[in-house]
Amino acid sequence: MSILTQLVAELNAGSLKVVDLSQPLGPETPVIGLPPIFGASPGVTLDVISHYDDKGPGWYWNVIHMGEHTGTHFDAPVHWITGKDLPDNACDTIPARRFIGPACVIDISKEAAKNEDFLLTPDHLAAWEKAHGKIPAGAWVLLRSDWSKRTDPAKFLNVRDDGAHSPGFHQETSEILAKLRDVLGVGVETVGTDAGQAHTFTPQFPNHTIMHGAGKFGLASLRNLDQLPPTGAVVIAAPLKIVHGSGSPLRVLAISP
Ligand code: 23J
Ligand code: MN
Repeated sequence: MSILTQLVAELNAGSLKVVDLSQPLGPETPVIGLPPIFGASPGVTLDVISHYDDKGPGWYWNVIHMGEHTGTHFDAPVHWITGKDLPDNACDTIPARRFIGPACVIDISKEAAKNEDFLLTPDHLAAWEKAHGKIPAGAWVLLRSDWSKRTDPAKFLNVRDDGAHSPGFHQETSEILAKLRDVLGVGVETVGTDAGQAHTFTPQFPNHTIMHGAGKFGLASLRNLDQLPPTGAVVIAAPLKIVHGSGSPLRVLAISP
């Protein structure tokens, strides 16, 4: 059997399953709130063009309006100033091969439950690699924080007087993943790939700065990471082919044992 025939056979038999890592995309989708000195990204609005009515008796369709970085979404290198001059850095020019890779799932759910500002350290990454093997080049590194289980948008965004509080990557960990491990990118359950307090870090938003400067990608607002094994799943995350797009909402799928 060819590998693809076997893939379909195993999907049909249920020995491989498709896990949907995406949140529903609609007016209720939580959107990042940056400090008010920065521009704001609008949430989703849907406007009906027709609904089997006089505007279109036999058909239903909508106009969608939202920021590129809304809901479960992809961050392209051109999103950040550090990645602005890299080749193939936008949604329409990234080679499609780079949307697919093995998933390495790092569970920080216990740490994030105790400390909302928890950052994945190089030591924690080393412990994960000791248990599960070295992160291979071209992997998607997914941070399982269980943050997506916060179904109340206020608790998911978790904004206080001093800004948002949510977990993320220590900047030295971002450096290791981008430069030494040569990952495709990182994925998180939180609203952005930087920790909630990252506007106070030096540099600001270090994960975006480092990942995109190295030509790597981001995936934000993922869910169902608790359904994936630490290794062994394959993730497909292909953004819309927006011309010079900095990112895009997308459907993220994992094929998992
Ligand atoms: C712009 C500035 C800061 C951040 C972000 C965007 C995102 O999280 C994003 O969606 O890329 S932290
Ligand atoms: Mn983004």
